[in-house]
Amino acid sequence: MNETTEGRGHLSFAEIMSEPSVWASTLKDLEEHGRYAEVLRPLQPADEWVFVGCGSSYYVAQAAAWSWTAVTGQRAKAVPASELLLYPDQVLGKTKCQPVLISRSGHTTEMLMAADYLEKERNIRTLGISCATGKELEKLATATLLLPAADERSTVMTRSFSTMLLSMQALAGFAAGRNDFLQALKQMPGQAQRALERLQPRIEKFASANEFADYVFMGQGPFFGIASEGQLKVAEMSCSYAQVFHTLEFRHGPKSIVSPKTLLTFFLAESTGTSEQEVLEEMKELGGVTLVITNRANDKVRQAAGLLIELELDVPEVARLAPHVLAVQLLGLYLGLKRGFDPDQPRHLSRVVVLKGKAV
Ligand code: F1P
Repeated sequence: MNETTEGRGHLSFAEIMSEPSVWASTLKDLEEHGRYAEVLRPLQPADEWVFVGCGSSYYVAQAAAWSWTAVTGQRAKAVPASELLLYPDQVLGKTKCQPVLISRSGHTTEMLMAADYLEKERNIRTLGISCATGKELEKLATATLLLPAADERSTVMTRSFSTMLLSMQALAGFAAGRNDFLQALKQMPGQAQRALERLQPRIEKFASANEFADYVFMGQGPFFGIASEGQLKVAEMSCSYAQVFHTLEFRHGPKSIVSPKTLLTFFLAESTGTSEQEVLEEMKELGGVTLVITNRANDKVRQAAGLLIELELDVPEVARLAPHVLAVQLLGLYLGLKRGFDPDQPRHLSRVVVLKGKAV
């Protein structure tokens, strides 16, 4: 904790701990300034929403696409910007699609190339989501939802990930006229603040006392994007080997890596019944160390969890998706500190991937 108030990792620590308050102020700001209606107005009716991103922003896209369908009933999918650039016809298909271009920096080359291609060559109106104002993405996209309060000073994305996800969930609620869902989203940050205060010292203690050879993150449905972000956070912030799987896929081969040196993080959904819980129990039997992040655990989960993080939020499952990422962001941070790295500035990484000679 001391180390994180000034030296290595102090920016990421402050940015993670600020998440619930940034969520609350962002949702309030977007609603009060009529931003949802403003960005939806110039768009055209679509058969499918296509959420596009790179890195963490691609994982935002995965969770946002799932949320979009859950809240609006419309078809949605997520793709990395590179897939759109390399296989545009397959990605866009023949039906009318609505691309949502997600980029914290609004400056990532692949994303700008995608925006330029969609708007100019395909004549498709795009919606941008960014935490940086006045950047190229804002100029290229037909409309942009801007979230400057969520931007970070550190290289890795933490609060921008969760805030961009939450904002798109709120946009879905607005588009579908789902007032119940919008109200649930607004109640969530206050409850998540209490959960964050409870889980932070527990993750710090756990990460400081243990080190593993492999880190595996598992989730299904809306939690797959969150599990993917967990894998990326631990890889980026602590230079560790980390992988992601759909929970039930883990039985189909990957489980061969399980040993006491493997940390298996499960994002357990309530809506999937006991199916994922059974994988957790099996992996515990095989000798893996388990970390469970869920809303409320039953007795079997309690027994099978090496470390159990319960969020205890009283809002529907989709509305409490974003706070599930808090524990794994802190896990990446503390593992990085323990391994002697600076999680604010990971090795080989920059805040934005700019490809030389590929300017739009
Ligand atoms: C996202 C991103 C990050 C990653 C890296 C470079 O860019 O790929 O996920 O951590 O440092 O940028 P953006 O398009 O969201 O700005």
